[in-house]
Amino acid sequence: MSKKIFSGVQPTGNLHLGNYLGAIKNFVELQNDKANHCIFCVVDLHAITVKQDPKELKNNIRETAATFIASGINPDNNIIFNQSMVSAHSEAAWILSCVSRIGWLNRMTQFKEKAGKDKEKASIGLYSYPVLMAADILLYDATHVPVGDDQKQHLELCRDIAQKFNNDFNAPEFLKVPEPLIQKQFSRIMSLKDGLKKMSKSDPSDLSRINLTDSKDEIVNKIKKAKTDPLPLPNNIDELVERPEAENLLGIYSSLKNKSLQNSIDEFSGKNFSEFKIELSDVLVEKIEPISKKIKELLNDEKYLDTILLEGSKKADIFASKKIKEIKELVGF
Ligand code: AQP
Repeated sequence: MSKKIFSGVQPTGNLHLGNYLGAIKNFVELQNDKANHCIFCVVDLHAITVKQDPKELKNNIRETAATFIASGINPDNNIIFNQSMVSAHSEAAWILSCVSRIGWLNRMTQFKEKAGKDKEKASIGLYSYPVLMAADILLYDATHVPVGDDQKQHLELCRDIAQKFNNDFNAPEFLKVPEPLIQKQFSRIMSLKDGLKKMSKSDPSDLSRINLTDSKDEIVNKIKKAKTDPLPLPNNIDELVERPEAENLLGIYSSLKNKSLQNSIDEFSGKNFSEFKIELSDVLVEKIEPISKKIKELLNDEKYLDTILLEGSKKADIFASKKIKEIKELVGF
């Protein structure tokens, strides 16, 4: 069955292995099915929900586009664009924010995590971020949205917003209710320094993540320094309870090798972490080094990247302008 795929990545720098294994790897598999129509968005409007340096943001937008391409997304067959170039995203976000309920947004755990203790000082954009995300998806009648596990709650909210809009304006099935595509396994990659914390771009420690621009030496060094526990590798999955770092590293290995966790456990059971880490570094270098080299190569050609984004925006705008026009008509504008 043909799927209409939409997903986005924030251009906030330090794109990492979690973004790759949780989302981008899945994007590449979906685009390989010729029946699918894929739209991959550099969500720059989302990025400014926290303070950004304008110059860095510009570079990060290009770097995110370069990462898509370097990871295997073909810009000729799929739409790659940045959100701020298509004004319908902002317009739809406002209209949908008038449909969304404060109670729904108050339940979003990501806002609580990102705003931290001082919620009063967080931007309004950070709070209403999931409504903009709903607008992104609903403008394109996306049927499926590939995301990491951390975005599950936002996807559920998007479904609620679509249904409420359709009810409020007596337009059954006008906004398509999308299905999340979250990998069953390894959909949340954890920090290399703390197996209970998500691997994240904003972690102040660079040693907590493998960046997609890391060199071979950096990857090897980060895996060498990754936190482990004193026991040898387990014999079965049950032994991973209360061993989050072992579970995360075995998960990363399994995801990269397209193996089940049990298969990886069988391969390394009883061995020391030092032995396992050598194998893990090897598969990581094999996968990430070519992506890293390609990103750097693409970043030398800003004109090429800007053209991809501009052409992608023009194509996205054709869908989005039509949909926002219909939304406005329903609302009574
Ligand atoms: N650790 C992760 N494991 C699996 N998937 C992840 N994703 C992010 N981190 C992990 C998925 O990557 C896609 C793009 O994410 P994003 O850049 O739009 O935003 P994010 O989830 O806020 O990413 P970070 O790294 O956690 O950024 P900061 O540090 O700024 O908060 C999404 O599909 C996401 O699920």
